[in-house]
Amino acid sequence: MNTKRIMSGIIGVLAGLLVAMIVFTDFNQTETVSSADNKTNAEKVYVAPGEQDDYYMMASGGHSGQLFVYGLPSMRLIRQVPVFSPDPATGYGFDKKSKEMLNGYKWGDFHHPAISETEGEYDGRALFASDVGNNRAAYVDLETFHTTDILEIPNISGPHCAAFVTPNSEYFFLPTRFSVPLGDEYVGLDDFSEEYKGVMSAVKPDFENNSLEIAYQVMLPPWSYDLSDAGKGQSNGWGFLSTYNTEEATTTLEINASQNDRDYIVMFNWEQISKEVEEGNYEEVNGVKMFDPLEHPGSVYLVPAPKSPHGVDVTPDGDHFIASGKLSPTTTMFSVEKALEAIENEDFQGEAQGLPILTYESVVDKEVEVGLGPLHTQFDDKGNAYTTLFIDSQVVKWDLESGKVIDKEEVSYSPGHLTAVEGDTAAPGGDWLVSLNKIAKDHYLSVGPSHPESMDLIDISGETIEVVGSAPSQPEPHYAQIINADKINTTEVYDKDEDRENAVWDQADTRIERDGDEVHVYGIAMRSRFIFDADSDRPDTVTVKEGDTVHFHITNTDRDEDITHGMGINGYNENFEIQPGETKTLTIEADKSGSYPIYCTNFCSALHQEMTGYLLVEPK
Ligand SMILES: [Cu+2]
Repeated sequence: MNTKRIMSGIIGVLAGLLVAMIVFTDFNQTETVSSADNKTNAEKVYVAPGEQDDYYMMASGGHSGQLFVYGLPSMRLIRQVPVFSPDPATGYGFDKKSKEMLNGYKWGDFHHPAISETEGEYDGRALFASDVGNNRAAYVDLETFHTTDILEIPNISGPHCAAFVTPNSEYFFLPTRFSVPLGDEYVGLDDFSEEYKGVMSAVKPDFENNSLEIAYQVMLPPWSYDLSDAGKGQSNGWGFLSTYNTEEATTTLEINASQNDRDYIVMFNWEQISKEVEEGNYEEVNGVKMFDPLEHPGSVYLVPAPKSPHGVDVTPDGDHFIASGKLSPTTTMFSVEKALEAIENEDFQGEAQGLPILTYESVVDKEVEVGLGPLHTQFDDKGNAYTTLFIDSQVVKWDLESGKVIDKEEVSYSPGHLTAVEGDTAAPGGDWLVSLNKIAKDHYLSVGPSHPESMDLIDISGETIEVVGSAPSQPEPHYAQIINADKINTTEVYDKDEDRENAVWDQADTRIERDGDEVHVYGIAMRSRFIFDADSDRPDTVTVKEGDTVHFHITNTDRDEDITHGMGINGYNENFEIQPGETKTLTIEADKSGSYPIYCTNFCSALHQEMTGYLLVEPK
């Protein structure tokens, strides 16, 4: 064999290998580019027009009093649901039912949304909320995304660390930020430590009637209670509250409430308290059953926690609870098993306000150095925890087992809460986390001296974590929960209920009835007309006298998806919407004479502009 032939043979083999390598490499590249792992950040969050998000994020609207509903991963704002405050766009607080529910309140401070649970997992039936501004709780029906009940709660002041729900939605609890004297009595601040109380309410949801009732209240020391959580698994039956101002300062809390090296986590046994209340172990205060743990010991204990904790979060398996001291560089993991043992053995290091304090060393599992200003912790499905660091403006990922920090990610800026997919449940997801930031600064186009708040979407599916999207939020994302979209089953149209009070389904039944100076209009809104009295020459006109009270009972007989009508009365400062198949009543005082156009305010058809009528008010 000559050298040339050998060389050409080698070259031939090498060329063949090269071709094979190119083909192989090329094939591999195609595979890699199309795999989910290598999606660009834009691709990860892109949801094409007409396609739908995988998750709903139910976000607190803070002092707007509203619930904001976002889609994830697109971070598109889908709906604002009015809960604690009037909403002129939908007429919430204008029509009879919602006006009665709001009962004159002009605003609310919507804090923590809590989706109802079955066996420790979100079930998509209802969402509960607390109002720190005016001491109320709300039931939002997740079939219609309507607020169906609002409960005014006596004896409490600022249910800030609420709502948190028990694993089978037996109750949700509303502990309070402020302490007040019991029974609305006047007591000066010199008697704060003796006479002021931090009262926690247990509220029972009624899923048949979409309503709420107060089951009982628990009298707690005059401290400030912050974020809280319910136990699950071996801690089922227990609740955990974080506290600050255990110094019982009554002025300049910024300084005076940060003196103690440790505050407490309150552990309360709600199963036992519920039983005791059933057995009559309570006193009635303002018509509510008030349970006093000092009179009936054995159900409330204190666990020393790092300075001024904000969050206390129970791990998905229910075996640990994690307290984050906002003035401490560590977050502390406690063992439920050890806590229950310490209770059993009366392993106490002292008492505060008469309540036993479990020995810290007996209950602590580990202190984790996460960074500065830890506030709130969420979980994934792989044994990791995620904690917001307010001062560092970061979210930190750490391993629950070892306490080792795995990654940190900058967010913009100063995160308070964070929320992971089904992150409060026994079975969290593991793909997305949203950091709910208190300050947006330069994050979006400027709108003047005040900016919106911001929410950063973080991909947590890999080993490291990365911000991949963002959306502004109007005040203020206190907390949010993310639920799988397939758990929400909405109603598209209301049933044609022939027995519904004041409903009119047949045009022939529309009519205007007078009873003294009360006028009842039984009308229909349909594409594209109002029919107030079908027998009249002008069926879309209502004529009344100055001084009359006019009740518009309007049924939307268009039972088609998304055909909502509105009814605005021009110059009368009134508007309300009627959703498909719904009946609503609007009552107005006809106290000024004149001609007032009525028009549909919710676009409904090509002839929507023609959907008008008149309210004629004849002078006295
Ligand atoms: Cu219309």
